[in-house]
Amino acid sequence: MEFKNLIVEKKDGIATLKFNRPKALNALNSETLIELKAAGDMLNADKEIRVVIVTGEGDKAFVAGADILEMKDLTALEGMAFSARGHQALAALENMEKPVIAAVNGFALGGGFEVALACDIIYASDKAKVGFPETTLGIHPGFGGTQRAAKLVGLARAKELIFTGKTIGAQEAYEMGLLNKIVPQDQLMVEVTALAEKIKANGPFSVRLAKECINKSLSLDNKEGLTLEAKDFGLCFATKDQKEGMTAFVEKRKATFTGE
Ligand code: DAK
Repeated sequence: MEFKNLIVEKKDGIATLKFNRPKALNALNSETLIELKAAGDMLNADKEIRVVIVTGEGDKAFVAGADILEMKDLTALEGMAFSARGHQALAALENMEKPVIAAVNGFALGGGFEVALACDIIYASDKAKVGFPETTLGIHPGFGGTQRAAKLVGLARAKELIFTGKTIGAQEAYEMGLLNKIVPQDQLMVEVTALAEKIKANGPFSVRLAKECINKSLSLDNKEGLTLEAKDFGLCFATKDQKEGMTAFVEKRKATFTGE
């Protein structure tokens, strides 16, 4: 599949999906959102791919937000269509049946930070800057930021970030709990790839079900969540990978998982 605003590369079971509008700091226009949904669906269906890395082209920006030039003159109906495209694109990442790691290589602002928050794990460069400048533009986060940030850092900190629209550095974001790890800029892809390799070595089906259980923990009550966990745990025993993983342990060797 050919993309105009994304670069998708696949190597040894790991896909890298790169936003590629560096002149606009990789801002998300409608075309990019449509491509993001298509790329997410494509990688989800690709059985060879076990982990997906999302990053931005260039060393300045991951994604500097939704495209302000395109949004500026939207009508309400066009705004709704824009919103739907954004929700579909981010859902394709959040609900992907394999882990998605954000490698935040620079500015991740507004909709751009919301893309990162829709990923499972966020590693950021020490040069990264994140925030929600939407209120400085007369809107508020609309791709899930109000929900996801509050769940990560608590209501008061999310409100301070969103009400002020301030941009913060990687260290502050890390201390707040918005990022998993800060990495020197030139080591970002090395570290993220090492993380992807570590995850890739584990049972793909068990990782997929763990992601489902963890994501659903946000919307299910504890009893429902534990019921889902018990069901998914049981399902693991229907896989060759569970037999291989436990046999390998008993035989004192490294397991080789096939995803079956
Ligand atoms: N959109 C379009 N173009 C952008 C952009 C953006 N978000 N951010 C940067 N650019 C463009 C600039 O216009 C400039 O283009 P040229 O002038 O060269 O043609 C080029 O990228 C380089 O940017 P700067 O010259 O500004 O670079 P600086 O280093 O001086 O500044 C910056 C970097 C990141 C601080 C600055 O560019 C900046 O403040 N950018 C805007 C950041 C921002 O406000 N982001 C949030 C956008 S609002 C919705 C759901 C979600 C959303 C909306 C609706 N619905 C549910 C409907 C999300 C909204 C947002 O994300």
